[in-house]
Amino acid sequence: MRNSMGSFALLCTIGGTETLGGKKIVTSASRRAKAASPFAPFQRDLPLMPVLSPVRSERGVDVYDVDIREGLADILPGFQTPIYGYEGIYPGPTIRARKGRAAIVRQSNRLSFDTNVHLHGGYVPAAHDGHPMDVIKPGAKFDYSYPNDQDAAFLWYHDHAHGRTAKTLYYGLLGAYVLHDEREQELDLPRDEYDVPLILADHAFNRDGSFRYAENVDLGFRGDTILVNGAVAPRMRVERRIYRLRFLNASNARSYDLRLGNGRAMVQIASDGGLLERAITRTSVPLHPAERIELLVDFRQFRPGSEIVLHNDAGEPSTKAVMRFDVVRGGGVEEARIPRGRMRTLERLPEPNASRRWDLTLATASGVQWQIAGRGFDPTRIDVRPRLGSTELWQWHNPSNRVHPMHLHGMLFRIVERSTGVVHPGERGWKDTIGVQPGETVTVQPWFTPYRGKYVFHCHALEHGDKAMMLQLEVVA
Ligand SMILES: [Cu+2]
Repeated sequence: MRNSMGSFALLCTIGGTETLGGKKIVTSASRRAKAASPFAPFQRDLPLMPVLSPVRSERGVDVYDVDIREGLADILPGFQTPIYGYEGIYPGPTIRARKGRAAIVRQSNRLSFDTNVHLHGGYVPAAHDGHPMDVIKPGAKFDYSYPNDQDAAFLWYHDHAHGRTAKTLYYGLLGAYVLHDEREQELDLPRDEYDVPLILADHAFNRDGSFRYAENVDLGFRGDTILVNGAVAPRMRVERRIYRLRFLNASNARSYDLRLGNGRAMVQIASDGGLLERAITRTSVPLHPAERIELLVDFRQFRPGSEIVLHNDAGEPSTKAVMRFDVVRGGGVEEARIPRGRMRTLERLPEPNASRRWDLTLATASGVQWQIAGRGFDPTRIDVRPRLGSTELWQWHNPSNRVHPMHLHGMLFRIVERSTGVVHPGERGWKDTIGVQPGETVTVQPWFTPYRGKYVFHCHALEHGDKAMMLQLEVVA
């Protein structure tokens, strides 16, 4: 057992009303005391989140029904970990949607505190975006309407009630939302069981198997255990085929640097906002909180019986192993392929509004509050009012010693410039979140489309966003 298991403190009260960690938990810890540490990597098979089925489909709209409630997760052998979860599971069920086919997700709040749901990376009308002040009261429900009229992308949904996200996401309120389109079908990308969402998050545990959380507003939470889809550094059986691996960094504040054992090649095909123009071969991939990256890995190059570890080069000793791919023979003919030519043509952006190049300095005045351009979040203040369809240049300037993954709601941006070097080709597609390194200035060009209304942009190191590294924009006609 690790040191972190020595603490019985349960720090998961929100609003002073829940006793999530106070539930009776049946353990068989003593029975298993001589077994392998539950934190040893590669002991468990990779879990797959269930795919949510619509409760009905009417006039081309798929309607889903989700309960937001407490639950128990099987993470450590012999323990049950209390969580908050969509449908009571961690991570929540995966929603697979299709471009051109709208969805309505009815979210019922069965928790004892306010919550809401943000579709991260989605083109979503402002009233359905999960603005931090638009909450669902306990016992109430809200129908989130998702037009799904953007290109295929790996989105995710999560709580966004202001001031709580560090705890609610940590305790489980997140899930994958995979948007498909025809273009990716034309490209013969791997599909079905060869198209796998992988949700990374670092956690720590109390001795009773509950999640341990300690607030650190400066650094953000750092756990000592990596979970993938809710299992400690699991192993995944892979056939000798091409796999599409969709990585989401759902950690509170941890950045990763992913590398396959022996520096094997991974082919990046997409970033936050969907396909890149061309596939790019990489041997390591940085992944900051809330970012997504899609990689093709061709396991035909490995013999059956091979075990290929995915490492986190940015980790400490206990957070270096992310997962392992165990190659089995498998059968069937490979129909998927790795795209060699152009996958898409990125839209040309309108010229940026030259009257401003906004300097957005990321700093803390006190160590307990973070700011953007000298301001903390104030829901009664609109910080910028860009015109619908226009673009601007925003300069994220980071004089602090923390990485700030900056996220814009409801729309996408492109990266124009990094003061620390060239913009990597893997970052030249559509983005909604960008990790700004200590000492760095990153210029981005947001495109204020497709909807009018109030949205926010904020740091996705969750403790920073909660306190109160967030500003508000209103897209106007
Ligand atoms: Cu931050």
